[in-house]
Amino acid sequence: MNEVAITRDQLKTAIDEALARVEVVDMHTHLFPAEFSGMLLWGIDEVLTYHYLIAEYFRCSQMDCDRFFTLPKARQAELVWQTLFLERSPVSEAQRGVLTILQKLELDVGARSLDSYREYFRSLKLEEHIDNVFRLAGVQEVVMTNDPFDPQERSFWKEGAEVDPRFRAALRIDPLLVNYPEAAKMLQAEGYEVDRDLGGNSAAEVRRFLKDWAQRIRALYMAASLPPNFSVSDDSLGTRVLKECILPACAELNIPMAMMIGVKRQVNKELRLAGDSLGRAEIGAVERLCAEYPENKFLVTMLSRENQHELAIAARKFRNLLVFGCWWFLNNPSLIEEITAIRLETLGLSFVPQHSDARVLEHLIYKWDHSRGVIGQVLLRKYEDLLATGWVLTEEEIARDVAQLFQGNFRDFVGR
Ligand code: RAT
Ligand code: ZN
Repeated sequence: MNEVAITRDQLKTAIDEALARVEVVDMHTHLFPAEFSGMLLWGIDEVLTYHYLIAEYFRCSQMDCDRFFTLPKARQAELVWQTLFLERSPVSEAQRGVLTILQKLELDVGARSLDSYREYFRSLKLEEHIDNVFRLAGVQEVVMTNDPFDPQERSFWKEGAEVDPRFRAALRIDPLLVNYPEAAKMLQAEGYEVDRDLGGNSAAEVRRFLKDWAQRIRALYMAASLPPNFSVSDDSLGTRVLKECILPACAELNIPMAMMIGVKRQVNKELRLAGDSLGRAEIGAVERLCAEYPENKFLVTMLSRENQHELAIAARKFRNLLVFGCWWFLNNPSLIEEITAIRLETLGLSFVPQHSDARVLEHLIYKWDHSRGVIGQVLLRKYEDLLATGWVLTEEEIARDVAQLFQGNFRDFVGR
């Protein structure tokens, strides 16, 4: 590598190269290793029936929702393809993502041939395909979303399944926070002595459950997604579970709690997984937790655009807070650009710019391709401003900074 100072003209190439070379640690996905057979979604029909696309499909079709969901997946995929790709141009971010996937897999995008794409996927061996997707996406590791309340997933872990080391675990515990009485039933069935009011020995037993699972799956963090009205100043069961169980367990294990705040679940139930929306949340809850629990570490992302500036400012106040990702409805180029600029201007390089939220293996390809492109443009402007002052930069320094953003900040924060 060239240790000489780079010029303004060489800047773009240096940034593009650093971004192309960096192997991302993708800190939040919904992917699973091949060993969890049936749980890893992959292939063109899964790509086309991504819930982001399902929501867009229903805007353009009169199809009855319930009827759609009774159709076989292949038929659903055909309807989405016909409606969103053949009858109109696929300009939305999720639609364009499908084309990027096809392009990077070297399929003929212009042919518009679902049959030939299916043929290609049928010819693949899953293990080799996973390697290929990680390589094309420039991803080194992904963090899964591991649900101890899901019977199918639970049995894989209990049988002690071997897990591909590129797939790291995160303990996802939404039910404990959003519906403790229901969660308590499952804990009881698993032999934990909890009651539905969190009385008696319940808090200690919930902590035991959390520690057992975090250790069993070697969780890098615990996580939950939370509603816009998430608050910690009440004495609801959710708040008590957070303060009396989750935060002490995280502190003892020295792992962060990830809070994904702002999801309004099932605004339109007919759309099922595609039926969630968002709302602006109260940053005070994040500030209070960071201040009152200095022994705890918090990974936070928020879903509303309106929360982004105050979240970045909160992170300036608390070093136990690491802001991450442009989550879900924010994972659009225009918003990634705006949010990344806000973060660079307020936090320097001390945040995690993106996670993929991939639900289907091939999502890694398009989400990281698109995000690298946008984040690269924002970085270019920032480095140009530095050079304009007379500051000197080397390729190594740019590669160092990019590695910090895409791997180091997360790894350091979780303590690896
Ligand atoms: O982005 C998504 O696919 C959402 O459905 C959710 O998974 C969200 O990211 C979450 O983890 O709750
Ligand atoms: Zn997610």
